[in-house]
Amino acid sequence: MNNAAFDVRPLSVGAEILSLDQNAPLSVATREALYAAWLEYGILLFHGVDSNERHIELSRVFGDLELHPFPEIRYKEEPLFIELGAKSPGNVYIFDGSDMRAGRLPWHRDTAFTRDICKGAMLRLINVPPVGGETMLADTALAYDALPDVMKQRLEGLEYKATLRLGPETQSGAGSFWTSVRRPTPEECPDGTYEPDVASRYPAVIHPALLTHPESGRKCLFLSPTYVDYFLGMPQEESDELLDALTKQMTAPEFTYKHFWAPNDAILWDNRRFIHAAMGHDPKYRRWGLRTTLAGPVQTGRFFDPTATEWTGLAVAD
Ligand SMILES: O=C(O)CCC(=O)C(=O)O
Ligand SMILES: [Fe+2]
Repeated sequence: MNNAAFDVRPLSVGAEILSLDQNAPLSVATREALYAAWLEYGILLFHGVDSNERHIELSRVFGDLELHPFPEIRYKEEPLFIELGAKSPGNVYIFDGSDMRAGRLPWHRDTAFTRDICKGAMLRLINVPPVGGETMLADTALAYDALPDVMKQRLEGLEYKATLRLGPETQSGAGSFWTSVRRPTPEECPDGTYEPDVASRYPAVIHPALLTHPESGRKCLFLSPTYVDYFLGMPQEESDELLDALTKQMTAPEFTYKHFWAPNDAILWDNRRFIHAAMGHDPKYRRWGLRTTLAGPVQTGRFFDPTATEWTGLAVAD
């Protein structure tokens, strides 16, 4: 791409950045071209990001970084990172009767339980399990474009209520891949896998179903299936049907990319445009990574209960 020091190879959706020397400084031309590629493709996959410093430097090409709302998962050495798989195996559940997996996450948009949904995130895996642990990403701008006009009109001005849910219940709603999920019994569960329930700290929020992307002007389906309670002003049954239909639309194979990780791969997603899911892995393997979060500036949300207040507890003590 012009003066830039890399090549771009499109993936099924998104693009891979090739031939970028991860030890070389990033010139202004390279930064600008990376940003332009990100806006065009919505996901950039980097390889060989072999230091935390480079991970931060690359992330900053795309905007200011912010702290993640969960203080517990911030990386002690650099709190602008969150750690995935720190408490290995963490979050272990039994899926479809007998399939025990750690780290599985259904389709979601990051920080969609807050009023100011983050701009993006860059996830880098350092320890990759020998099998499993893939990440899937779905382009909600392409999914919107492909909707029939009548559906596009139905979504105009529509809002939804969203609540953070992290336990088994959130694993079985729209956007999940399995038929049942339950917590393992203490006997089944390796040490230290019960997570504290942090969901109650975050008051429910309202967001629009559609977002006009502030930079590209493209319309995106702005849903995080995992957290949606219902569309405002719609009976629950109708709301569930609509959420189901839109989730199927967003996650249709032609709008998704599935990443099979190698160590020090880093994926940057535009969180305004993409949703993502983690397939999970056998808890006997380690899967560890770090992730940055790009700050706003999409401020589309408000508290469902106007008298609700933001949780600041541990953030202050941190
Ligand atoms: O573990 C993964 O593959 C994705 C985790 C995730 O949802 C995130 O980092 O935001
Ligand atoms: Fe995520």
